Amino acid sequence: MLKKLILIGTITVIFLVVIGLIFSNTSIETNSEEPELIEGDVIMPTKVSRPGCEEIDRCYIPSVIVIDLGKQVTWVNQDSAFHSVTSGFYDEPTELFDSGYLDPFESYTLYFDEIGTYDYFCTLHPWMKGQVIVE
Ligand SMILES: [Cu+2]
Repeated sequence: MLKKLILIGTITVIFLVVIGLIFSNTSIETNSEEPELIEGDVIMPTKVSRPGCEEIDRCYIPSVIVIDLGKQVTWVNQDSAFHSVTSGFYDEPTELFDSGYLDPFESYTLYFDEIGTYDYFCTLHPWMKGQVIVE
């Protein structure tokens, strides 16, 4: 009787291990089928549609980016909410550039052909601020 129980126990453990392996393989396959994130220079991370990211300087990452003249910057919205990349400040937009509302995982690329410091913000979330410095 005890031997039978041990045998049944062993078979159950082997069965569970095999099931576990099958499921872990499946999840690896599922991951590899997911679309790759667009690589951006500046990321809008998750949860920035609520205030707080400005306190830890994580609304746009990085919030200040320095590039060479004639180079481009790509922003990627990795949040589940809409965001924008709009030149100037919330209470004082400069109308130099405006991405409009970026959908989740949408990106926006700009070329900078003039040296200067370009402040930008999100039209939906006034606490989201960033800066592009072109040297
Ligand atoms: Cu925003």
